[in-house]
Amino acid sequence: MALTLVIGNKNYSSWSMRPWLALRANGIAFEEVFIPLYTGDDDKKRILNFTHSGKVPALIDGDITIWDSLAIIEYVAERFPETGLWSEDRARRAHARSISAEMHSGFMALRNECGMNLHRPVRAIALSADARANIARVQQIWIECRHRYAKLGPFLFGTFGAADAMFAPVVHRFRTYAIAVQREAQAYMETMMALPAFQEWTRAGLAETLVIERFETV
Ligand SMILES: N[C@@H](CCC(=O)N[C@@H](CS)C(=O)NCC(=O)O)C(=O)O
Repeated sequence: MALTLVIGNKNYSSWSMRPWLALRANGIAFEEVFIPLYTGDDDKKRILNFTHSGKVPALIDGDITIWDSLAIIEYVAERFPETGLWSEDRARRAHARSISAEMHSGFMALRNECGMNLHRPVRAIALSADARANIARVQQIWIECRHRYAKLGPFLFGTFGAADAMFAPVVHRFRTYAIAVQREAQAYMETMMALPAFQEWTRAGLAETLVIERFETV
């Protein structure tokens, strides 16, 4: 039975981007259902028909529904172990899970002040101390991974994995808000931006014309 991934606007929906990348970067076939976000009751009802969370992303696999980006990535990793979304090495896996959970539950200031918006002209804005601390922490995470696992490949744990999918939207945020990053962080961003699945998502997001006014404030 084919998988169905329900997602929001590729221009804005960073939570949708994460599992989409985990699937696409690994060549896993899935049907994509796009539901525009924040358009009103009809589209909200369409989301609710898939998941009572009322939020995207959601993955449907036969009679199983999984909602929430990290839970979906966990499910994909379990269903398709050959993808190696989590490392086979227990220590690396624990490290990858820690930073993925940290991404999933944290970085509120960065998220609030630098919403993902691929259309946005590249331009720096004044950021709060909390957002600047988030940016420093993201770079610390990336650089520590690169120092520890550089021999295994150019992604956080060598090959593209769950943690990369979780951090991918941050690459867009750093780019569009013209955030100056350290050399190793820049190299990681370039690795991500060269990933065909990342480029495919980005092209599709840029081709969208729907505008969500509340995300166009800065
Ligand atoms: N913790 C959830 C967050 C999901 C979420 O907030 N999705 C947003 C779009 S990026 C959404 O569906 N918003 C629509 C709404 O709240 O009506 C996850 O990781 O998937």
